[in-house]
Amino acid sequence: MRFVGFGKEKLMDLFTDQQPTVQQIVKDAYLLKSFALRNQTQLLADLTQLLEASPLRNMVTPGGFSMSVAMSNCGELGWVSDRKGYRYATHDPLTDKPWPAMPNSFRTLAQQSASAVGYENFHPDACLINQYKVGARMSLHQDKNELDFNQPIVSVSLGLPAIFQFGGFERADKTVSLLLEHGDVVVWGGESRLRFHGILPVKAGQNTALNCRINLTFRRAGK
Ligand code: MD6
Ligand code: FE
Repeated sequence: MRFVGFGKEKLMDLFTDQQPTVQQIVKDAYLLKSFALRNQTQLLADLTQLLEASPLRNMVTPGGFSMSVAMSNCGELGWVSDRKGYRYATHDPLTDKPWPAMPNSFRTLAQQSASAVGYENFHPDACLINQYKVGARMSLHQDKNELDFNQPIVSVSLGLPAIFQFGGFERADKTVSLLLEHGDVVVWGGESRLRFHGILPVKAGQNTALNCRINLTFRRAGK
């Protein structure tokens, strides 16, 4: 593990409860423990508000299966799936309106996380919101609907913990498992950008205000 980081004094006043740490997972992929804790109240308030405009829904895969993860989006572009395929769209197909704007609290967290591990010019235009109720999972996949694979991805975990599986460049490659807890952020890009990854079925947990897992995944999808 490699630790990158802030000075100790800065850490102490920024994060009062748990100290954030940065751990390298593999080349160009980092786990930023507890990075989203400081702004969690604002994040959750903004999330609640934008989900009123574009509610969570279970999308259908091109193969016709309903996904166990419920999704919504904010930002200029939103990731959608239906019988026609996976793609980014400017409008929410449920409401026919543009996706809600990306809240400043979201954008700031994404940019600060990216720059903490060396991605200084991350300008996300899409934030996918995933809700995992107990039992929901996401099978191994690659994120490859974006136009520019040089841009990193920033992924924020809130609520129940989950096991993130991180693989290679073929679906059958060996995976490593990583525990993602409330407030954790994963940033990956560069040589890791197209690695297969997934989430094991979320288990019931205690001691959390959220009885589900929420994941916010920030990307530069367009231009
Ligand atoms: C999740 N995340 O954590 C699903 N993709 O719920 C992803 O699929 C993902 O966390 C690309 C990069 C980071 C991720
Ligand atoms: Fe993904």
